[in-house]
Amino acid sequence: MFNKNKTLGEFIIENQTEFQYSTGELSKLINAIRLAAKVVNHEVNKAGLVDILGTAGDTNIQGENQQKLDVLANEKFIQTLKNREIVCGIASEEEDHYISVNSQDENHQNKYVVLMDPLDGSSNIDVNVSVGTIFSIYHRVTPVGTPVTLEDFLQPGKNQVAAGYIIYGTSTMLVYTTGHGVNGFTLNPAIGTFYLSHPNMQFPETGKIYSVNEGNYIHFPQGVKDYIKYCQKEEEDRPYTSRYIGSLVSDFHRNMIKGGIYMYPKSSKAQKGKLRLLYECNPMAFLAEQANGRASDGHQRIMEIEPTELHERVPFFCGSKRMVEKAEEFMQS
Ligand code: P6P
Repeated sequence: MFNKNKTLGEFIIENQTEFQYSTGELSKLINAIRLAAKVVNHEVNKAGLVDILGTAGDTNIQGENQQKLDVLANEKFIQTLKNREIVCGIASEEEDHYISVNSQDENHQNKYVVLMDPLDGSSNIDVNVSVGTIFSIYHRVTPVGTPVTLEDFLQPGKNQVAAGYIIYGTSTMLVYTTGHGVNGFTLNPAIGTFYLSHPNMQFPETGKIYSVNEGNYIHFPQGVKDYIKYCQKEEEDRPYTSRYIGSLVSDFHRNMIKGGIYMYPKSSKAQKGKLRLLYECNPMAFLAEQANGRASDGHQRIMEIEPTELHERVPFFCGSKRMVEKAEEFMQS
């Protein structure tokens, strides 16, 4: 069914009809992300050689030190998306406010908004651990022909038309969905082409890996503590293995292939958890559900949450359906 050495470009053309109501713009959008991914991949892979390691001296709205590669990745994705004249607005973890893109499009005819974390896991950059880009795409909800507004960005995750990530790991992959399953493409850096290497990716129904920063254990709600002890107990299919890379995209990607659960719970230190709803949890939740997995805040589907602000955080439980359901049982008991 899937020709393994199909390129991303061929795949997009073949699946053009699946992009509901698309006049080819969504394809152009995915192509823009493909180009930016190659440029950022080039910079990430040579980071050790050129003086772009370390912090850029600024901090983003989260108060986190902006790593130079964060800033560079942010600029590359914004520039590429603007140049393609497809989007009317962009939101980024690295930008305090959303960017209204109407320079070339005088009459605001572009109908997509993109929300992204240009380089997630950036604290891993200087220690040569894989990092990733996460993106989320919506149709605008305000009238075409008018400037984009915050309302276009504060949509629940169930409205997404596409979402995905690029993982800059031992190999660079683009993994995305347009609502018709999840497909993974591996970059051949020698020729700069992405090939369909992981067609129709699916989370195994259950797994034996749990990913959480156990350094925060004493600050977790009791239900989370109880679930972690359940994972460690000598009985039935357990104890599970603990794997935590500190890079959401990498932990998610490994769990999708092997089976597992990723958790970033709320804690007494972080009342809403750490991960951002709009450009981390929603896109990963869309991918998870399209890959037969599950994503919740411990009580409700992530993609049902009505956002109230651009950089809001939510607790995040995501991965193999049975494992997330079990974790929810502990949190709701
Ligand atoms: P902690 C990276 O900063 C990130 O947003 C995710 O990629 C990662 O899973 C998490 O935060 C790591 O956070 O608090 O465990 O270091």
